[in-house]
This record gives sequence, structure tokens and C-alpha cells, in this order.
Amino acid sequence: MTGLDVHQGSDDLTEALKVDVRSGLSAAQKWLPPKWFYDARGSRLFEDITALPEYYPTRAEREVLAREAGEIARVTGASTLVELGSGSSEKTRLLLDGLRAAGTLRAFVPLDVSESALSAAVTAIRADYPGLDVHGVVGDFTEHLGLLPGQPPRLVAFLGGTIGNLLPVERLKFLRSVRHVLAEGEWLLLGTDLVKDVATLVAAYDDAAGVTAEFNRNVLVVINERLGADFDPARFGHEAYWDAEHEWIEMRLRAREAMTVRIPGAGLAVSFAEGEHIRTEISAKFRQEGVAAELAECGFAVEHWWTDARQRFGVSLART
Ligand code: AVJ
Repeated sequence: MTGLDVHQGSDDLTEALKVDVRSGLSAAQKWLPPKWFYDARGSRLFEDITALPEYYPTRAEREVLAREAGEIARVTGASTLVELGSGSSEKTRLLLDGLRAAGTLRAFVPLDVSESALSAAVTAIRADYPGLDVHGVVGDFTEHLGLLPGQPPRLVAFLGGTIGNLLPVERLKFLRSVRHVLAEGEWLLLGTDLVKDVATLVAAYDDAAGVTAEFNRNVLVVINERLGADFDPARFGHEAYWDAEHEWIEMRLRAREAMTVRIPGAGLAVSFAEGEHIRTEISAKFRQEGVAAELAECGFAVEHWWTDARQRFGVSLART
């Protein structure tokens, strides 16, 4: 028993997927929210992505956390580390080690949509950090923030650049909601991938080994499994497109031919024209000034800004 708090059980998940599939796949520009990549298989594929030569964000962020974990612990004196979208919690160990060495750490609260990834992480962290109170929460970080346990001063970590998956308006709403669950003097550690040359960005989302393509198509597998749909993932091509105006990478699944897909669990039949695409993810890239302005607008004061040596990835430490 890992004793996770499940705010989104299997029935809720199916219901939420149904709602998203209905609205996303009946829109003129078809789209699906990226959180549906992350069933057990998708979470494993994402872990594989983080080890690819082209996918630099994980390594760049790890470089920053390895260098600054001690400083983050010293500045925040956090007794609870809350991690949103924690996945495998692999980089989090750097923070846990820093906080433990500083002697302030009492509890770790990882929150993730993937129950499989979360329960594996909780089990591993409990084994490696005896005496630490580990409280896993299965949920969506845009919905289940009010339920976060833990004693102040808390440090909320939102790493990996996952904030880039939100549209600008959703981003502000999310940052405000984090601000509102925190008391004065608590902390947010935010990881943001940075704008850089297009070739590097596109390669990170369209790797030579095709792992990201598999990850992208996994959303169709999830819809098949949960809603009894008959998507043939092989009939969709993977694309990573750099939107220079919005400064985000868009992942797309492009229909190789015209087809109609039945989705009984959503009471839907969806037609695709040849070449029509579904937008499956945006991954926004940031600039230091933009991150600072958004944080300030949402009630945070940025106290530190760090990047890796090659300035590919930014980490902000902000106080409420
Ligand atoms: C886990 C959301 C940070 O946007 O870079 C990786 C997901 N998508 N490759 C990202 C992802 C395609 C990733 N995040």
C-alpha cells in the first residue's frame, strides 16, 4: 500500500477524457490536452525521452538543480517540498538532498496525474529517505491545488518546463491559484525552457529514434483503451512545429489519409480529411523578462534566476 490520495480515480478520468475528446475533436481545429499522454506507457515513454540526445531540457535543468540545491534550501528553509507534475521525481532528489542537508525538511508531497508513475516514485523515495513524511496525491495540478497538505514554509516546485503546456491565459490562472494556496513567505521554484535556435527546439520534439512520435501517438492509444475508439495510430504522422509568433512548439498528429474514427465511449464519430492534424501539445519557450513579468503579475517576487551554462533552461525561485 502506497497510500496515495486519489483526487481523480479511474471513473473520473474516463469522464474527464470523454469531455475533452468531445470538445477537442469536434472543434474546427482539432486538439487534445497533453495530460492524456501520461498513462503508464506514456509516462515510461516520457522517461525515455528525457534520456534522448536531442531532449536537452531535463539535463539542463538537472545541471541547475545540482548546482543550486544547497542555495535553494538555505534561502527557503522549506519544511515541505510540494512537487506538481512530479512524474518519476528523479530530479527532485537533488532538492530533497539539499533540504535534508539543511535540516529543515519534514515532508514531501508529489502530485501527478499518473498513478503508476506516482506510486513508483513514492515507494522509491520512502525507501531512500527514511523518516520523511511522503504524501502522494493523484490529481491534475490545474484543479487539485486546494487540497495540498504540508506545513509552512512550503516550497512548491513545478519543474521540467511543464508550465509551457498551458496557454498564456491558463498559465496566469494557474500561477494565481498557486499563489492563493500559499501563505506569505512561502516559495515557488519554476522551471522554464528558454527560446533558442529553431533547429535545437524542433529536434528536441522530433528525435531521430522516433520516441517522441510514439509518445505523441500514445494519446490515441489511451483514447482507444478508455473510450473503446478505433484509432489506427500508424495512420497519423508525428510533427513538431515551431510557432514563432507565440514562441511555442506545437506537437501535431497528421492524418496520412482521409478516415472516420469511431469513439463509442464519447458517443462520437470523427472524420479526418487527408492531411488534417490534431494539436496534441503546446510547449511554450520563455525569456527571462517574460517569466519575471508573469510571476510578478501573479503575486510572486522573483528572488533568484538561474540557467545552465549554455542558457538553454531557466529556473526561477520566487517568494509570495
Ligand atoms: C513534460 C511537459 C515538460 O513539454 O517538453 C516532451 C513533454 N512533449 N516531448 C515538454 C514533452 C514532447 C514535456 N513536459
